[in-house]
Amino acid sequence: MTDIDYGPRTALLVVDLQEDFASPNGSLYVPGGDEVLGIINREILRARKAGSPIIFTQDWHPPDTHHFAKDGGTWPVHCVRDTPGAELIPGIERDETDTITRKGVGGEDGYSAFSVRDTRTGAVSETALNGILEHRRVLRVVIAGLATDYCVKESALDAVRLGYETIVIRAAVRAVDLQPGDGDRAFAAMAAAGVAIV
Ligand code: VGL
Ligand code: ZN
Repeated sequence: MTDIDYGPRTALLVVDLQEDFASPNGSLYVPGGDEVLGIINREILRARKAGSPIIFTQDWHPPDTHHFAKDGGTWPVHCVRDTPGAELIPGIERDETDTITRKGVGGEDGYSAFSVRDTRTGAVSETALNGILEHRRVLRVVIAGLATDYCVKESALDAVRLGYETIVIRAAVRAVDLQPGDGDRAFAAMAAAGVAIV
């Protein structure tokens, strides 16, 4: 249970709650990824009632990308655009008024919800998210979802860098833990950067 004070200047960022990450049958199942739906839905309902912008992110890859092991990257094929694995999980409290931002669309490494990195040139470019938050004059970003050691971490670090007060809900995130301890190290890195872990 958290007691976050939502309101129009506080956005809730729900990261990558997609079939491939959150379903035990998903191609890149994040251990425990199926356990966070209840707590996240509770936060969504509280946030919506208070007038907070709610943003869902989707990892959204082309079928061939250097993000995938088969093309020289790290990961099993996951969240390929317009496939069932890329869908948000059923049961998530979603409303037409909520925003969706997609990352990795052009084949980039898409960890942060705010920026993507070209796998060949290393060039970093912004997603639409910061502009959306600025437009709504958001000051504070609350983050929940998957995965602690990748998308949640990179999104939280970018949010701090961009000047947002940034909160991660510990009970509402789960780690891939490719190496044991990655999730804990991600919490430490976020805390060191000024992210509040609640
Ligand atoms: C993610 C691994 C690969 C994430 C995305 O959203 O955390 N992790 N692609
Ligand atoms: Zn991915």
